[in-house]
Amino acid sequence: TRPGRSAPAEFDLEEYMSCKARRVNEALDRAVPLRHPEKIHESMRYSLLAGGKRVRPVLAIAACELVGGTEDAAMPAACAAEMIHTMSLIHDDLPCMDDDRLRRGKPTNHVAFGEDTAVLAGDALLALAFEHVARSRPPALAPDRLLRVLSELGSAVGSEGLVAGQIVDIASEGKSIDLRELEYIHVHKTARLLEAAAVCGAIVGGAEDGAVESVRKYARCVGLLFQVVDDILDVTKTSEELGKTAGKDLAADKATYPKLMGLGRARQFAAELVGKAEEELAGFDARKAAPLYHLAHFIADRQN
Ligand code: GRG
Repeated sequence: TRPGRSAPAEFDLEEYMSCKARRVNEALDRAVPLRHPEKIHESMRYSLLAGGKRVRPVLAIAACELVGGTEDAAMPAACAAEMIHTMSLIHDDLPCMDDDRLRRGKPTNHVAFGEDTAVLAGDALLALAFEHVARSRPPALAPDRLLRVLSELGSAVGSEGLVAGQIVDIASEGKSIDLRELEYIHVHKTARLLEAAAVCGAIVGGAEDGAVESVRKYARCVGLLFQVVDDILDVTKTSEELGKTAGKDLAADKATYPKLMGLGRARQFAAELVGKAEEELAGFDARKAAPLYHLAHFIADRQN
């Protein structure tokens, strides 16, 4: 991808992401100690600490730093976004949903702990996400900002957020859907939580309303990009790589961007989304915008 005006080329995203992911992992480890009753905490920790790219927490931290805030200020909201993401994966894998047996290279939560415990682990992680943000409020954070964070996370999860995306996705199974419906599903299932993570980071970082909205638009583009690229990779993966995705149902009848608009136009759409995401960063200090700029390109260029 071409170097943009908003970021210095020498920025090392891999180093930034692995450093932030390590700090997030430490914070998540502390947030869910292995206490009584052990079985539920073991099950929560099993999925929460199972790896994962930590894209949502890194987005929260990078958005906070973009507007002049610190990593520490963003960490509770960053962890909450990952707790919500993890719980959505646990529930998505259940037999009543996608019925998957592998996640993040390990047996899914219900395979390891049983369906009853997996449902409860998801519920507990969802509740903890909100409790964690509310409890770990830094003294400098104004109460109205905390309320905005809680509201943002709630709307990202609920019946107009992830749950909306999932129910529409379920309803569309076996039916042919158009681009508008495909976009609705992806915006709600994937982009909405990425957007909330970034917006929460900006809010706790002290951003003005205009800056919060720029971050929101940036993250919305990146969230949709995430899914468009996923769809493109489904098509372009070699057959050898496809062999490694045993357990993942690459169903022939699943609607994807390349299927609905063709591979060339899907690639063009991805490039447009990167461009729009970059535009939203143009008003910020280039050095502070570097992580978000490179994160958008990382998502666009990823190969798996
Ligand atoms: C949220 C209350 C509530 C219920 C869950 C099951 C469900 C409703 C929603 C499904 C959400 C879902 C599974 C969306 C897919 C999101 C997605 C793109 C997952 C992959 O994210 P990565 O690549 O995964 O960031 P890692 O493992 O790296 O974290």
